[in-house]
Amino acid sequence: MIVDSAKIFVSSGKGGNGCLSFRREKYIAKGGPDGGDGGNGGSVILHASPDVETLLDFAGRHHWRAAKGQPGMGKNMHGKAADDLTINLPVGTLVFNDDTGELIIDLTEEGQTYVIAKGGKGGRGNDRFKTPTNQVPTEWEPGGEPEEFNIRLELKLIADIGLVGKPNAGKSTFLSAVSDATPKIADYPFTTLTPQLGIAAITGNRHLVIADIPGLIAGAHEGTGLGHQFLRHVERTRLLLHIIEIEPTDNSDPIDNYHTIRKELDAYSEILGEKPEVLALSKLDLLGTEEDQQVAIELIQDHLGSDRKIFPISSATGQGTEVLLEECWRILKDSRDRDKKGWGRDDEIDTFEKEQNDKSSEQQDD
Ligand SMILES: Nc1nc2c(ncn2[C@@H]2O[C@H](COP(=O)(O)OP(=O)(O)OP(=O)(O)O)[C@@H](O)[C@H]2O)c(=O)[nH]1
Ligand SMILES: [Mg+2]
Repeated sequence: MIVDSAKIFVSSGKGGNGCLSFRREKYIAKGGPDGGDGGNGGSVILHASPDVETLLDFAGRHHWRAAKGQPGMGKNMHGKAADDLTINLPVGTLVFNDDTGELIIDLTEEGQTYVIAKGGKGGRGNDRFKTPTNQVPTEWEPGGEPEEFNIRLELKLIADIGLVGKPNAGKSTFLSAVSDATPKIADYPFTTLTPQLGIAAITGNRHLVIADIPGLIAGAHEGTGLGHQFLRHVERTRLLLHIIEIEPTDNSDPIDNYHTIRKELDAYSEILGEKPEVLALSKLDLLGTEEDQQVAIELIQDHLGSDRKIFPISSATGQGTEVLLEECWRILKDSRDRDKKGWGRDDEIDTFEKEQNDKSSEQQDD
């Protein structure tokens, strides 16, 4: 299963103490009790927000504490209740008690909230202990204790991009080059046996979630090889990143390889066949000189036609990977703009565009 996870500590606020106080009035030796109640401590609330897509933000912040309630005061003044602390989580986050392993809540619905740590109740002031027989109570209550939990957050991610290509094409190597994922890599086919997911960060605080699946071979749509059962994962992505080995180690022809995979995708389902596709030529560094590289790229580019732009990359040197991710971002954004259905990165897109606009207007001012 493809998961993104984080561990955090949540703590609600302690309730404010009740107050012990008596009125002081001129000419009255001891006035009645007037100690006010303490305010409630803040609760920690989990909220399934459509604006959060991954658990990445939790890597940098472990403690989430709500504030304390203020203590009660004399003259029957109540302490102020503390604000609740809301933690925005992606829809689909599973929340576990990290000490017991027990599932606390599954945040499945957008807007769903759950009080994970309830704020301590404010303590009562001595005024509340007044009875007909006890007009000068000296009792007061301390504020309620906070609740604290170590929790583990888990999110089943849906990838933006699905990596497709023949076995050994360099899919897993690409994923490990652009994200923190550590997929198994080896120089034999079918190294990847189960899907792996990675989050690639690009400039401007933007992210792309990429799924690596086992390599595809002819007949994959009918179940040959390993890739078939994972194609339905890829069906849920928004973009295919098709990786073609520039000079296949098995001496096969890159163009034939491209068509083999295309045939399988088209045969598997209409959804997959029609998904936007970006082409990358991998292992560029294996071709000696820049000239050799250019010849190989042009050969393939000519065959596929100039309307199918291909992106040469080397996951070994990092060459071309940034440009490739930018292209993926652009296509995903275009597809969002076209179908207006939104995309998980909507917030990132808006912030990024605003920053770009601010920058260009600053430059114009100079
Ligand atoms: N020199 C060089 N070698 C690469 C590059 N990318 C991948 N390789 C090598 O190619 C071989 C296959 O890479 P993988 O990333 O495992 O290929 P894959 O497409 O995930 O293969 P499967 O999981 O079997 O489908 C490994 O030996 C990698 O080290 C690259 O950019 N440059
Ligand atoms: Mg692999």
